[in-house]
Amino acid sequence: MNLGEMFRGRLDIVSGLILGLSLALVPGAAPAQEAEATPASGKAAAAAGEAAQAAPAYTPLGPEMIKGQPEPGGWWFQPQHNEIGRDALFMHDAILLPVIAAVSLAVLFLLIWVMARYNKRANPVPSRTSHNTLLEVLWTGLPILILVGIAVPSVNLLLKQYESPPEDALTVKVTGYQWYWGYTYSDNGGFEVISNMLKERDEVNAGERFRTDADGPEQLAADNRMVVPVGVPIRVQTIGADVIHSFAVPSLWFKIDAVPGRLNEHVMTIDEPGIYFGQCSELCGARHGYMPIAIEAVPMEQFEAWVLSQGGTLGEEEPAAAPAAEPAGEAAPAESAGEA
Ligand SMILES: [Cu+2]
Repeated sequence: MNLGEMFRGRLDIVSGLILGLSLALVPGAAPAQEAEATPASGKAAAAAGEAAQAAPAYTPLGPEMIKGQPEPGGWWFQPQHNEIGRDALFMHDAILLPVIAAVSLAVLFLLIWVMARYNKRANPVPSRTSHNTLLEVLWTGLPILILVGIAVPSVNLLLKQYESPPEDALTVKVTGYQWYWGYTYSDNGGFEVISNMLKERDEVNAGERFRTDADGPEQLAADNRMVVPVGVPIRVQTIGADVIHSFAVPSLWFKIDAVPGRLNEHVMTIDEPGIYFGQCSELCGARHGYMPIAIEAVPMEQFEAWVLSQGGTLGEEEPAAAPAAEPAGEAAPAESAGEA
C-alpha cells in the first residue's frame, strides 16, 4: 500500500465517520421514513384505482400462495424454488451428506476394530510392523480422491452462484435500514418501497394497520412486499444504509450481506408465483429480529400493473430519474477519493 492509497483510505474512514455522525445527530430521520410509508401507500392505492381502468389491476397474492416459510418443528432445508437452490440442495442431500456419513462410519468401524482386535489382552506379543506401503498409499490416495470428487461439483456450484446477471435483467436495489428494508426499482423509474414488519393487533394504536392471516405468519409478514416478476432473472443489489444487514431468503437459496458503501449483487430467478419469506441475517442492532423479508413473485403483467400502481414506469422511459433517487451517502466516498 503506497502513501496515496493510505491517505485515501483514511479519508474514506473520515467521511464514513462524518456520515455516521450526521445520521446519529438527526434523530428524526428514521421514524420520518417510516411515517412516509403510510401516505405513500395511500397515494399508491389511489393510483391503483386509476390504473384499474386501463391496465390489468394488481391484487396481492393471498396466504394460499405462501411457498417459502419455516414450518413448526422443521429441521431440514426449506423446499427450493429456483434452479440454484435445487442444485445446492441436491449437492447437500445426495453428495455431501452420504460421503460424510460413510467416512464417519468407516472411521468409527476402524476405531472399534483396533480397540477390539489389537489391545494388550488380545495381543500379548506385540507386532513389530512399522510400515505397510500399500496401506499408506491407500490411506493417502483415497481421501485425496474423495476430496477432489467433492471439490469439482462444489466449485461449479459456487461459480454458478456468482454468475453475473444477463444485461437485460431487472434491477432491484435492496437497502437495509435500521430496522426495515427498502426496495428501489431502478429500471422502473427509481421508486423505493419501504417494507416494515406488520405488528400484531394488540401492539398497534387504534386505526393502525395490524397483521392478519392474509399477510402471512407472525414476525414474517411485511406491510409492503418486494414484488418481482416470476421466471425472469432479477439483478438483486444489496447495500446497507447504516450498519451491515443481510438479505436472506432460505427457500430461494441466498444470503447476501448489505454493507454500507458497497454494492453486492446476486441473480435471483423465481420459478413460480408465490410468497417467499426471509429475515435479516446479520445482527444489526436492537430490532434486528423484526425486519422480515417478504418477496412476492407474480406473472409479468401483474408485476407491471403493480409498478404502475406504485407510480413507477415501464421500460427505460426515464433513465434520468434513477440517479436522483440515489442516497447522498454513496456520493461521499467518491468525492473524497477525487480530492485526494
Ligand atoms: Cu438488519
